[in-house]
Amino acid sequence: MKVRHLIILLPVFFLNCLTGRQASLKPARVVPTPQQVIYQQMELIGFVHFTVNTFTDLEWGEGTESPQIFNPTQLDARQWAQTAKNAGMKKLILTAKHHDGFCLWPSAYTEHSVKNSPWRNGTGDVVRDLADACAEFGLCFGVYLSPWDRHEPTYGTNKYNQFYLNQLEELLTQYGEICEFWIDGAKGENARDMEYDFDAFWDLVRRLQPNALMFSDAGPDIRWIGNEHGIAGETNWSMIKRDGIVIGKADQKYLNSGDAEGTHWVVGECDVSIRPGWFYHPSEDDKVKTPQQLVDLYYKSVGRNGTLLLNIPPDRRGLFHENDVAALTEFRSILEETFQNNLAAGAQVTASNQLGKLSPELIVDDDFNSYWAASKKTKSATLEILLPEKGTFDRIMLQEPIFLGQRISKFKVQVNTAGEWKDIAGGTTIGYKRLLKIEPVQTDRIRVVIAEANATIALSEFGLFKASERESDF
Ligand code: FUL
Repeated sequence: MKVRHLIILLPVFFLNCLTGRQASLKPARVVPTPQQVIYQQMELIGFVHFTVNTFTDLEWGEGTESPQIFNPTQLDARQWAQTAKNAGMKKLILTAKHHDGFCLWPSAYTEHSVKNSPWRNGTGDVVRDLADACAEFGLCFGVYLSPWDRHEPTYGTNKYNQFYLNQLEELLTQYGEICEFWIDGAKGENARDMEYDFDAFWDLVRRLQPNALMFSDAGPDIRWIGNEHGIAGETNWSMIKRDGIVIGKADQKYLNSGDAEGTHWVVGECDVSIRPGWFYHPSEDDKVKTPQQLVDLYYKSVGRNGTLLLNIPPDRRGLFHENDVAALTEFRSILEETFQNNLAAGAQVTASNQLGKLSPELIVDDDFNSYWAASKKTKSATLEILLPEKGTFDRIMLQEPIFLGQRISKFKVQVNTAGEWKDIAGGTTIGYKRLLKIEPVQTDRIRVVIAEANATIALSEFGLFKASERESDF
């Protein structure tokens, strides 16, 4: 190195030391897009299954239903959006077309739609109503356009892919911002053979709505969690090896846990219905999940690094049923009570080591964007948290700064009671959020031991909470 170079580089080096910039946390091998980070912070999404099935009492329509049967008497998409908002949801996804092929918007490419129904004399458009209501209530809006179409005559021929693309283009261009495009691989046993041109579907969405995230078994952006019970694996990586997964034939266990070695960031979305069926059936009015069951699902989805996509099917009036609304209201109220008071807020935190200025107090500053990181050389690290005073808690929350990747693969939490450290909880992955339920414990000293990680260890937030009494009704 020439002296001339040293004269230039030395001041830069000292300046970096002063600002701590030399010790920043490098992104992991696979990281999310900014849209995927925002998506995961949404946590709760509502799903709206509504079509001719609502009026025929079926789950999978035949495709032969007359549009004449679609006639909600009081359809009010604002009531759906208002309910979702009150429940803490950030987005609503509508079945614009389910497997029966009936379109909830007046598509120019088929007669099998609302335009031939008696509802509002054929002038109604459910997609429009919900897109507008979402905009009014500050919710994102997404669409489910079923590839399997039991009505469309071209289904089973190559022409169908173009038909599907035409319909998709209508949805992507006529209703403002679409932030999630949702499709599945469901197909009945007797369905005609049909190879969907998924690549063309993805390309169209990327081109017309570049910020939209796309859901299927294999992403590209959001993956099915592998079951319809709303439950993520206790180990749940946001990465998978996306290539090679066949939509409709994916390995459900693999989707449930993700893959530490995965090549792409494809967040797991946990779909489940508030009732046994996806569509409304009067016989299920007394089978709505209880608020406690819904809270439990929150722990098993959002609390395991996923998002919860909760279906609420409008009834024949075109309204969310009173029983569903009541369950959602109480669900929200319980979550708010449980998580309103973080006992660890403002605690004194020390760490076995730290990277540059990324100090341990940053895990109790209520700011997801700031984080503590351990020094690059360590494969494990310990944080010790001293609460301002002794407190009783039975819920633990950990969060990783996922915008720089997901790293931790083994951790445990210990408490000090009567001078001894005792393990009270532990697990494998953390990701965006990990929630743990434990028996109530009273202490002011807690340790987080991170035993394994596949890149430099970092934590964004840590929380201790006392669950609402109403949670325990479950
Ligand atoms: C499945 C469909 O077959 C169900 O009817 C429902 O829409 C569910 C969310 O996805 O694949």
